[in-house]
Amino acid sequence: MADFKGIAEALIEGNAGKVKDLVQGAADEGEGPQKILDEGLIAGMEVVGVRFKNCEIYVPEVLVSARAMHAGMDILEPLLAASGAKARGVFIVGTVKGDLHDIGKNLVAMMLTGTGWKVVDLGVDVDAEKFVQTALDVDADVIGLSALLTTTMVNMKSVIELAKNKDCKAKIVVGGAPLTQSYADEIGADGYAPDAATASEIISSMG
Ligand code: B12
Repeated sequence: MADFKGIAEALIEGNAGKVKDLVQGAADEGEGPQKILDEGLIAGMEVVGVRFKNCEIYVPEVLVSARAMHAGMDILEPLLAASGAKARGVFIVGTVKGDLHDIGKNLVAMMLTGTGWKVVDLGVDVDAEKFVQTALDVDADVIGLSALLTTTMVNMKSVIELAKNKDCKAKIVVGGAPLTQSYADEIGADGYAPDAATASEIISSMG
């Protein structure tokens, strides 16, 4: 019998090798990739998200679990594509122009991948044109903007303005240590989250 609980536990422990073996085992037994994703990987990642939010674990542990998640996803992705499973939506994420911080952005991307979104990660130092053009090209549902510097968070506003000018329908969610809900409101963002778990909740409600 497929060991979904074992997959979740191995992911929480950050044991990528074990996650890979158990996911492969479940797939070989004929379990559907969506079920393995939902009951194994996502179930585990939800626990990681809650523990991170409650400060029971910290960034290094989350990154190790993220690596384990990727090890499982490497096996499931081609199976999911072949089975025609539909992503919950398309989420574009990147760190704004002039800013090279990417740890928080990567956590948000990983959490969204873990909850079934198709994630397009544009990396760091991304200008407004690239965010908006990519959103239009891939018909994104949500754009996530990250900034860690008070000098770069102002660049979020240009993305929001350009999206409006180009009639881009994607919702825009912002985050990063210097951000606040009131700043997000001031620049006209559709959402703000202080951490990756809340980001996942807010963005999932937009899909
Ligand atoms: C690591 C780090 C670096 C690393 C970055 C490595 C990397 N690959 O990211 C390096 C060494 C490169 C670096 C460089 C610099 N840094 Co720096 N850096 C940090 C540090 C210590 C940690 C940031 C971090 O990763 N935190 C952990 C993650 C998990 O948290 P997070 O990013 O906030 O993300 C969470 C939330 O904010 C949210 N979130 C994040 N993004 C998004 C996006 C969306 C859409 C949503 C919804 C949510 C969301 O969810 C995340 C997960 O829970 C901070 C200090 C700090 N405590 O924040 C300084 C800090 C951000 N850096 C700072 C500075 C000044 C710099 C430099 C200018 C230093 C210099 N003089 O060269 C350069 C700038 C380089 C550049 N152009 O970007 C200052 C910023 C001050 C300010 N107010 O502007 C800080 C605050 C340090 C300080 N106290 O002075 N830095």
